[in-house]
Amino acid sequence: MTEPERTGTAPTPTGPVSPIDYSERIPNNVDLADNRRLQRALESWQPKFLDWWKTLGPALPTKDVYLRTAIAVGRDGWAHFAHVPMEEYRWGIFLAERNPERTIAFGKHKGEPAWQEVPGEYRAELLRLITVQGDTEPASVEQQRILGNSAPSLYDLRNLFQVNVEEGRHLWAMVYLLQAYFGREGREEAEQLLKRNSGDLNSPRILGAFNEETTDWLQFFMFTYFTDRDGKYQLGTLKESAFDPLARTCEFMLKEEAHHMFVGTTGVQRTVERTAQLMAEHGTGDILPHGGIPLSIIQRYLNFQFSVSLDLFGSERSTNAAAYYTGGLKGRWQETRRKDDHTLTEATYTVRAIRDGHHVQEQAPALTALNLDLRDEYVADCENGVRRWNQALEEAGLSERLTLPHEGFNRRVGAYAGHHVSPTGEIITADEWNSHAGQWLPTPEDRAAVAALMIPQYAPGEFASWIAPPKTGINDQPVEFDYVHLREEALA
Ligand code: BYC
Ligand code: FE
Ligand code: FE
Repeated sequence: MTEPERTGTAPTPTGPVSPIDYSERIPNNVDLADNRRLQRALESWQPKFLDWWKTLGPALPTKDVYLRTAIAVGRDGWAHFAHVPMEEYRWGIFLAERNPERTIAFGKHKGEPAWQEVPGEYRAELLRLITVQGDTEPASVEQQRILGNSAPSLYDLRNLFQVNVEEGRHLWAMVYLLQAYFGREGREEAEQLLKRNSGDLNSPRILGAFNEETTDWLQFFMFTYFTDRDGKYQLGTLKESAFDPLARTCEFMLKEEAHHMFVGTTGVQRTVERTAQLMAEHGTGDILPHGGIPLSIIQRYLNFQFSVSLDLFGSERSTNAAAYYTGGLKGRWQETRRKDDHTLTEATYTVRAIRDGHHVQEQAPALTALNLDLRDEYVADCENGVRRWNQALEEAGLSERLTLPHEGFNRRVGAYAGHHVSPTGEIITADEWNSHAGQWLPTPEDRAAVAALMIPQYAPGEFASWIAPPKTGINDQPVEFDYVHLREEALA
């Protein structure tokens, strides 16, 4: 088994808050050295993680990558940037600062001190939530495994790998909680997180969207825009958890997540900019021959990724969600800023559904509608990006626009599952659905056309034909910086 090397690039902890101990085999700010049992459990999981990374992590052979590594958990200067060999990345365990005064903000334990241990009565539910969260992190790495082979630039390649190593770290974050707080069951779940694999027919990942293939870079950008954004919102609810170690873990993960949002927003933005430019230049939407991705294909990719991401929120009405909230395990988005009683025992929420072939609105107890409450926050956020992308079309003098499809479109989970709903919200028959699906969702021809454009560009400062360069580089480096050094095999 490979003992991870201590490289010269490991940053020295500095700054006033929570220095992270980088002399440890597993960097951490949880005093791991004082807990031998836990340390041994994590150290025996570490080689399994590294094996998994080697087999199912990024496929493109690289020497090193310009990566950010966490060195502190405070507000400023938390990250250090350097070229590091990816397999020597210092995945570690970092929790946000503990506030010893913290009290529970919602549910039936509202006002009580936050929990430092797992209460017996909520053990099963917390184990479940942490396992589901943990399952998504390595799943996304698996889904993105081969994208390096077709990167549109070294800048984008570096961003892909940054997202990958941080999703790997998010897995570590959940594995720490499992091993530190859930005993033997937790250790067992930690093993399973490496054994289920994205798209594996016998042992798939838990949630649907994490078993879909990420076929190309347009889909990667849609994934980081829509699916990582589900991550942002789910982490936002777990950050409110009464179980303090979970809350503090998620708070720090959210810091990293901001870059994943950035990769998605600007990735789609730059694709649309290039598309708009080619459309204006050639006076046609059919820009495939000119090396761009037609807007109609971008819209279909968007439709797909948005709809599968809505499924990740679970059912609009969920007694699980009510129990999580009442127990204090999972709050609402920005729980503490909400102006209500934070117990919701009397409140109602308007829930949309289909009854007798019609869209209807019904009042439901707010407690059971919390998945929808979160999803509604998420959709409002998703609209911001679409507005930005449309600005690029407007600025190019084009009248075409991108839109989010109706929430009922292409759904497998919740009130719309089992119905056929068009992107504009009409309830249609199965025949109508089948005859239009190719206009609404990516077709094999779309994917082939996009794949044909995915010619890798590995020279610093060069970009594939289908995407505009970014305005600025990473960490004040120039756009044409040598963000990634490839191995000879990668260039062959
Ligand atoms: N696929 O009461 P319901 C991220 C199950 S992404 C398959 O409606 P609930 C990331 C459900 O488990 C964020 N099964 O759902 C992004 C339940 O099963 P049981 C990940 C599904 O429990 C990019 C049953 O159906 N984090 O971090 O209220 C890159 C009834 O469900 C699905 C979390 O999700 C589905 N889509 O809510 C990297 C947070 N939906 O219990 C990372 C933790 C539902 O009857 N998870 N089911 O056997 C949760 O909070 C909840 O489990 C869910 C579902 C929101 C997922
Ligand atoms: Fe993550
Ligand atoms: Fe993420």
